[in-house]
Amino acid sequence: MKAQIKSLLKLYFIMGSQDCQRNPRDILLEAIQGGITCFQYREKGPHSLKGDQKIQLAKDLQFICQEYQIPFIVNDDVDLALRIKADGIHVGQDDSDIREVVNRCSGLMIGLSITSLEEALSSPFDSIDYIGVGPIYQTSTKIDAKTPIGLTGLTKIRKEVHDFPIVAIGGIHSGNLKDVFEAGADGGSFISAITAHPNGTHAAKQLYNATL
Ligand code: 3NM
Repeated sequence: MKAQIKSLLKLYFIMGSQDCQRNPRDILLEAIQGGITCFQYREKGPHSLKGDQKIQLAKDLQFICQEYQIPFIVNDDVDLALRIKADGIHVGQDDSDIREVVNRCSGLMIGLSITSLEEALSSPFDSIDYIGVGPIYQTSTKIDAKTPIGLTGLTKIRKEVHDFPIVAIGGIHSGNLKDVFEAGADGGSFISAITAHPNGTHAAKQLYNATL
């Protein structure tokens, strides 16, 4: 089970409409064709969609993921995840209470964001499937991102959580992805490395090649 989760985390693409200069459906399809292994719908922050528009985009992106058997994870919206029968839910420390998420989302893959060693150590490892650790590097994509923990912070967390699945986040691109793996991550997650690239397939292929 852990090995299966780890392989899904390898190239973990995150996106919401607010991250896109063009149609998110096209970007997702390109990224899948380039080799991403997992997708998280994160419709959040300034200029994000609300209500029915948010739900419709979720369904469209989920449909694309289903066609290619890519897990579709919803960020911080348990109601949406349950309503559309997503494959997973990802929450941050400040989002919904993790125990409530666990109670409501049995059968879904559950991810929890971790920004420090202390948070890592107090994670309910028995009830969740992976932790998202970061920010590793400086990022301008998330306005309220914490201070980067760097590769050394990531390695410290890896040592403490033993072989628990970790996906790293924050400022990751093809030029530093290998370092992130070497520091202990099972996968890298990224927004701008794909959404800011004119060709999502090329972007994802560059990321994939960086893992070889
Ligand atoms: N969460 P990019 S950093 C969504 O540290 C998000 O928890 C973070 O975007 C965290 O790949 C981040 O463009 C933004 O740096 C990641």
